[in-house]
Amino acid sequence: MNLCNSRFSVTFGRQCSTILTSPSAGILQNRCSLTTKVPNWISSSLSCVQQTFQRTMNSTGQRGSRDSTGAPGAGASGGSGGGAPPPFQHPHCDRNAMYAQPVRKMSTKGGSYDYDLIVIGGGSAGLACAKEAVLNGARVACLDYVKPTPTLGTKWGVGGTCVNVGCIPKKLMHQASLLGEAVHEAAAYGWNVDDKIKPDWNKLVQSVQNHIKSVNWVTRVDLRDKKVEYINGLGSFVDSHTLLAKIKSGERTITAQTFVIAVGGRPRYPDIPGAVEYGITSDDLFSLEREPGKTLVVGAGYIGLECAGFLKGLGYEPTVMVRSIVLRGFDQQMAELVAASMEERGIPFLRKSVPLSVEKQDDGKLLVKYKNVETGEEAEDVFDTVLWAIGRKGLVDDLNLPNAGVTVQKDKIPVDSQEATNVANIYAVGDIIYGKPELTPVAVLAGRLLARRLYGGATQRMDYKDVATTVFTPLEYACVGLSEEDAVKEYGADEIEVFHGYYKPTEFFIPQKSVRYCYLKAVAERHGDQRVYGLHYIGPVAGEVIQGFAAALKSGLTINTLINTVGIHPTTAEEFTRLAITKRSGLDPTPASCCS
Ligand code: FAD
Ligand code: NA7
Repeated sequence: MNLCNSRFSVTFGRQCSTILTSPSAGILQNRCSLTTKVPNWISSSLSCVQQTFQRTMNSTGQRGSRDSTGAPGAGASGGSGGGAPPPFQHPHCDRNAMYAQPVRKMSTKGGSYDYDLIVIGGGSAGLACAKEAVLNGARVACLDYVKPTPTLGTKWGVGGTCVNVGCIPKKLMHQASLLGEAVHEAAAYGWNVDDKIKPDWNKLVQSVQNHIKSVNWVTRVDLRDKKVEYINGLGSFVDSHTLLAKIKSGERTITAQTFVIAVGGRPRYPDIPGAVEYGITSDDLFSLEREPGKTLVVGAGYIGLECAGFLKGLGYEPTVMVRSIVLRGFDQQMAELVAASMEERGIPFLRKSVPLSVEKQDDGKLLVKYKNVETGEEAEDVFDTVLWAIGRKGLVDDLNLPNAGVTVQKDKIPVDSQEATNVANIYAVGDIIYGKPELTPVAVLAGRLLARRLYGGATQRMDYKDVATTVFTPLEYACVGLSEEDAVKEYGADEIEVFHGYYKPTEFFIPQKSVRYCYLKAVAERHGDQRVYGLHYIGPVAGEVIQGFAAALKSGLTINTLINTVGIHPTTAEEFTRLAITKRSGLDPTPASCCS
């Protein structure tokens, strides 16, 4: 597996670019003042880091880049926000709100506290915030603590969900599954391939875990290098300026002027017999020591679908149990196409069903009883693994928030447009905040912007609108902006126009892959400039396709601009530039040929 391809290898490279000066001998130069000997599991990633490092040097002429947003002027001396709003006002970028409200100025440095800032949670949001705060002159401690999972006792290192049990292992397993598919396709392209190829689950898990450990290690090094005090402890408030940290050796009480809560969430378990004893979650799956086998995936959110997708691609037998709809919150036409494409690949969907109990049989297999929520009819089946993917719970319970006076909504923390809680010196970012997208890049940017506002004199706020995202199912789905139903809700059906089309990826022809679900649409203003409200794409490399269009949409993309953009041929992204048929016209959106 090519570790260089992951997003985190780039981050890894960027981080290491500050510490690696002579990687060829497998020795890290000791600028980071941690260990100097490269552990075995990291060495496989080193050549990739060297290449990234070299590329960074070549392209920038300097070491790395502190600001991955690339915003000119962003950073220590005031951030990228500072002044007037950008000239264009897109209806879904709440820029006026972002810039117009007064920013609460905090003068937090000094005082009689141990730290200017304590960040609780060393995941995507917390780490970004802590590091940026230090760069802006604050004295910062960052706590991180992972409670073992209840079923298998799985735990992991610093870095949070994304690195350890989220985006990264998920993408790597998705990639492993795509590679298996590609090997079979290769035969059609003339490769002599042994058709008995079979994945080795334990080897895959080992490779994935090695990569994760390398990222954990680099994260620790980076925190030391950047002078963030890392405390491997569980934090709970004593009062609004005091935190009790439960650490290995006991307890430690620490104080700070300001707190940022970035504790994220963990998977939920259903309240049914056997759920905790026998079921696992995504927290266990990526390090599972045995093959998953026949797996019941309960939940049809993106995590459930993604896990079912890669398990199928790896040769196992997943079934998806759907309580109501598939991919709640996403465009439902696209969601149903994704589900249909998975069913076409042999993944059964048990619709309108909920589990009732899980029992372990004498042979070690799991008997699941479930019922249809509409008919009340009960049924049962036997599985090797039951995977709960029924949503995630914010980790507010251990924080003792009443001691600090912080308000909670459900299991999340409500914040204002500056990520401030109801308590003046306490903020929250990332998955723990109420009602915002739960995505790594959102957590990172929000954390970084918050630190710049607190310590760098910046004013820019996080824009949570029009965030692009991808569902990494076997046929991927990516989108940005409004779903068709949300556009109808917001503007009325008469005021929107939907341009759509099926398409045939060129590379699908030779291996005769199904093109039935390769579909895309642009949801736009019906009259006037025909501003684009939302873009939706199902097909290969969906995330790569939609990322650039997301920037265009945030910049006020119109249908006119879209269809007058010359495509890159033959790609699937070019299909967005070829959208000519509206749903309203009733014309057939299936393509006649690929090149006209
Ligand atoms: P976290 O990363 O969860 O970090 C919080 C940290 O705080 C954790 O380490 C936690 O253990 C620790 N903590 C909790 N309580 C305390 C306490 N009291 N004291 C000390 N430490 C504490 N996002 C994407 O953008 N793309 C994807 O493809 C994607 N795929 C995903 C796949 C899966 C299976 C999952 C589960 C998530 C995925 N996500 C994805 C979501 C992404 O992982 C999260 O949005 C992101 O990790 C949130 O970052 P965070 O910093 O808010 O929280
Ligand atoms: P989601 O996106 O919240 O989806 C959860 C799924 O599980 C969804 O299909 C739910 O159906 C279903 N669900 C919820 N509770 C149950 C019970 N008790 N029984 C059966 N099915 C249930 O969660 P994910 O795990 O995919 O992702 C978690 C978050 O991570 C998500 O918010 C992302 O933003 C990041 P419903 O539609 O509610 O009927």
